[in-house]
Amino acid sequence: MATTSNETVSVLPSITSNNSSPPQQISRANGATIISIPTASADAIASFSWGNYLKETNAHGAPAPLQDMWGQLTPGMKVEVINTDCSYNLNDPKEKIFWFAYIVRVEGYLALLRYEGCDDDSSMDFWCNLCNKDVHCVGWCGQHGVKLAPPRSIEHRQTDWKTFLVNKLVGAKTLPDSFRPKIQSSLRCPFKKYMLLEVIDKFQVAHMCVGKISEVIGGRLRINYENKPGEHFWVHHTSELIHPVGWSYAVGHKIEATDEYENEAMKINETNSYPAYIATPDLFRNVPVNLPDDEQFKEGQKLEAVDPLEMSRICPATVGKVLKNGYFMLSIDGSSAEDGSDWFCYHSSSRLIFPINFCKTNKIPLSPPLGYQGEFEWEKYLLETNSVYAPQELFQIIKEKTINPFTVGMKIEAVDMMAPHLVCVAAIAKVADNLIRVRFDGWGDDFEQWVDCQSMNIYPIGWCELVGYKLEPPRQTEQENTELVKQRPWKKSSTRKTNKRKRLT
Ligand code: MLZ
Repeated sequence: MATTSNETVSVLPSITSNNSSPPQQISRANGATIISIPTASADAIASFSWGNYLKETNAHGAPAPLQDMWGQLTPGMKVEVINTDCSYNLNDPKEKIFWFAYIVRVEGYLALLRYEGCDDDSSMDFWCNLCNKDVHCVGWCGQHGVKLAPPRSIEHRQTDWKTFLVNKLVGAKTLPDSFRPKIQSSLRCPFKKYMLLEVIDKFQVAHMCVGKISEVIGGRLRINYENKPGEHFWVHHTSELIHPVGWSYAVGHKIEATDEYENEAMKINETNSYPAYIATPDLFRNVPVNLPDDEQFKEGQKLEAVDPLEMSRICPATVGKVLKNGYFMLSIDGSSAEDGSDWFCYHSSSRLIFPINFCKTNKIPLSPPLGYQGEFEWEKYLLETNSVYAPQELFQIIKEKTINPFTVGMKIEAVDMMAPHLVCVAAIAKVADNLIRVRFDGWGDDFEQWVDCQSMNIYPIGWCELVGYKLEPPRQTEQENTELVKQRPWKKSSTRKTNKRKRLT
């Protein structure tokens, strides 16, 4: 929407003059500390700023998903934003004063802004989250009776600000009206605190547990384990690792639960009626359940898969037990425990399983089974193991080709899937078909993770600030990092063979 001169002029009478009181401060730092599970020092968190970091690393952020819709989010677009270089109103120190600014650059949800009147002077440029409640379309201050005043440092540059602004603002583009509602709806989450559901057991991934939602932030759920006091697990609400009450019973998955729970789950399955405290199936990720037989994976079939417990590797894997509704258990060849305790449940529509030779076709390394002698070739391996491969047509990534919008080097905020309470500063290290390889800044290769480009565990920069989640800044040095890996106090998984990060934390 272009602003008109009328709209603009109508806000001008409230332009106020500065005096010499101290400048008003707003927090532009990322990572409001909402939860208390930090691994980074408080100093590092407080001092991390995406703006400075992009400059230091000469990097760009991956575009925010809604950016296409916001065609207007281009350099030059005007906004009204809080003025951090102005006096307090002495009668009301809490009153916010605004000024006009325009976008110099957009990175994720963040924009580099320059106040009107600074001209070519970039010294006052500042980064701001476009979804911040102190950024509005031009005309907003006028409509809401909020004062506008030029920054003190440039106040002397114009004698007639009104005419200056009319010239600058007439016909200029400003934020679309629908901007904030669109963001809000993209963050909407149907789950509520205290709802009951089934969640993967982070200590034994072949099992499910009963969990209760204890917090919802930015569509991410903190789920407390009912059978493990003090233990919890964070997932996105569309995650494949959570299911409605009764799911385990319905598909034949193992669940650790009381007899009382199992009885209730069975009853719910039969009657399809859910008490209010139980999350209903319609809230969960929707997957096709009635797959015809020829679209089902079969026990013993081989494929390639991201190792769910060491996500830096893509490995040969085998379909284990086939469950109902398109689900099956998968074991990673050479790594998984023979007793099946670390087999991972996948749905046939998963985008993290691939037909054999996927890695070869995409020129990315396939990690042979641990201990495998000689060069790994599928043809040879199938003969050696007397097995068959899963046909290409079964795989979602073949059925539904998607555009991977990422390029190497783009910065993002990404969940560490091995410690999913952490959302960290990260970058795209590789792109292959539907996959991206996420590298956590300052952390070594072992921490890298292959994730789907549509994953809900990666976010544009500025997401943490937007939803109020703590952002883990880059680890300071690689050396410090190596020391940390050496000392890492992970509990050893008794059955899984030799992987480095063996369990979810
Ligand atoms: N201390 C935990 C968390 C590491 C977090 C790394 N995130 C990129 C560990 O060592 O697993």
